[in-house]
Amino acid sequence: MPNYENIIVETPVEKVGLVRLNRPKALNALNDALMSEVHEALTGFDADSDISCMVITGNERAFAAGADIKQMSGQSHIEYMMTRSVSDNFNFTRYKKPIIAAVSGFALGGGCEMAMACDMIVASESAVFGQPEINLGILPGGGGTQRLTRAVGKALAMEIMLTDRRLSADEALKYGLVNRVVAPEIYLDEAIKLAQKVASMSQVAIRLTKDAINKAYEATLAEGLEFEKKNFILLFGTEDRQEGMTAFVEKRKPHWKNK
Ligand code: DAK
Repeated sequence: MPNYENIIVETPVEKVGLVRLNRPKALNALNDALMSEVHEALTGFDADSDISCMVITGNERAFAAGADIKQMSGQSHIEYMMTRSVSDNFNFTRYKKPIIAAVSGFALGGGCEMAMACDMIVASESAVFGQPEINLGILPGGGGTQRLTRAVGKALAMEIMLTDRRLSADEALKYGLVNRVVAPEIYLDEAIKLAQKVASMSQVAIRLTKDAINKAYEATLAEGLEFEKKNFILLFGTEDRQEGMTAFVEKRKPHWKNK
């Protein structure tokens, strides 16, 4: 395992890879070094055949309070443009395996965007979601204007991004931004449990299902339905499909081979 300075990487249970953002003094502000470590860790887990699902978390006070403003404040726009790809930071669809965000405390700006780039979000009751970039004279640049709008709808997205309205965990649940809200003591365990559930399925089926759901963000309905049909037919040819159906008929648990 590489020696990271801004994250902690663990395998808390079998088949689950955990990335902890670890700049607690800066509320896990996302600087370039941290982001490249996150991508390196996720790339490693994605390629590791012993890992089936990944979890990203912060600490109880902050998932992440956004991109590192201190780092950004000293950069010119040309420097900023040349050192990163605008669409790149939170493009987590590049990872084949599902990613779950376990969010407690502040998930602001890039922190909220990072959580939204994950496939599911488990929130602690203390979680606060927001896009306060308007206070800095900028706009959300890590996917917020697009992903938040798709998640909560235009009216609320406008209010959040134009006025820095923050969402409590319960509001985030009500508006469909998160999967569940649990007590601060158990939010990470709950996310890991959810990851274990994902990891217990046929990973071939998980992969093609994740791809098909993500297609809904990119495609017309007709294109998405066509994509779903092709993935369905592909799965029909797998040993896991045969095993899943045979196990149902024989009233037993399936033994997945991921083939
Ligand atoms: N950056 C740097 N440092 C931060 C930070 C941030 N985003 N947030 C907090 N900190 C630091 C504080 O400066 C403070 O450090 P010291 O002064 O002690 O050295 C320490 O964390 C504790 O923070 P506070 O003392 O402020 O703690 P409070 O509890 O009083 O307040 C707070 C917590 C979260 C409400 C407050 O810190 C705050 O408002 N933070 C800034 C939140 C924010 O504006 N976030 C949006 C940043 S802009 C892109 C991708 C992504 C982005 C852009 C482009 N591309 C791919 C192109 C994203 C942009 C952003 O996220």
